[in-house]
Amino acid sequence: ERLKNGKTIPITPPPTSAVAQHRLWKEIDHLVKQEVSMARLGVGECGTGWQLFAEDGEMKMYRREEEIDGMVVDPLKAVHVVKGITGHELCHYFFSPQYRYDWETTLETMQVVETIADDTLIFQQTHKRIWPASQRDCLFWSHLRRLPNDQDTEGPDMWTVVNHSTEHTDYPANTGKCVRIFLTVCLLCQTQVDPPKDGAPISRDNITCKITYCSVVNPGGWAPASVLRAVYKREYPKFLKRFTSYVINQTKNKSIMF
Ligand code: 18C
Repeated sequence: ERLKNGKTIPITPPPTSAVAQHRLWKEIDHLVKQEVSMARLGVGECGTGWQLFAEDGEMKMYRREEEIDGMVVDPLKAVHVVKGITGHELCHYFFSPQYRYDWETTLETMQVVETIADDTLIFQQTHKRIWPASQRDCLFWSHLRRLPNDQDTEGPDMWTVVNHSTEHTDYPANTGKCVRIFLTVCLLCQTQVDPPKDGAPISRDNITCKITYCSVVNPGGWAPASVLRAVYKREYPKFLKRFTSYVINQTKNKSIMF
């Protein structure tokens, strides 16, 4: 905890909060910290072998070719810079179940199977099938967090959402028609404000958001490597472009949520 504008800001939820009592809390807190510190590193700083595979304006996507038992598990790291929206807004739309069908184009079904806290949910999703592979599903916890700014850094706090595969007795893996995929995803957003010189109020024209999106998806079972890499190449840029334009559209006539 630290003081900012005379107020105490909790860095992690107080021990009495619902999430801190939960069986998954230690894992969630540990993984969120780990994923955020990895996401903060540039591609040059987090190991070798990153290749740029997609670029569109400010958006750059890198992947590292990796296989486990012949299955493609290429880690992905994407960076993007978007005007007119904040990190809090991006994370709000990425985390909240009510918007997911609007922007997640690979989704077939989605349900919240457990509410751990307002900022921590467990989701079960099925995704569209790609012929000739089996259909995929996933079960993961999702955690939304404000990351208080370092005292010596100007600008608003950072925000993150981390999604990570988990288990749930009511939703066992690989029992129906779907093969369970395993994922770790981190969306990290940093808002920059360039205030108007004349002292006018801050508008959406004065804000920019720097986005980092990192993802590792294990397909969970056989899928042809060439098809899988082709799906990555097509779907990740499509997702990041669609999701960011969705948030721009949703927020354009709303007050700014810092
Ligand atoms: O992070 C994203 N979304 C979050 C909220 O949904 C969350 C979920 C991530 C699940 C990602 C895996 C989706 C698998 C989809 C299967 C393929 C469907 C393609 C349909 C085409 C019509 O974190 C945004 C996620 C953006 C997803 C990009 C695609 C990733 C591809 C991964 C392939 C995984 C195995 C597919 C197996 C079959 C391939 C032959």
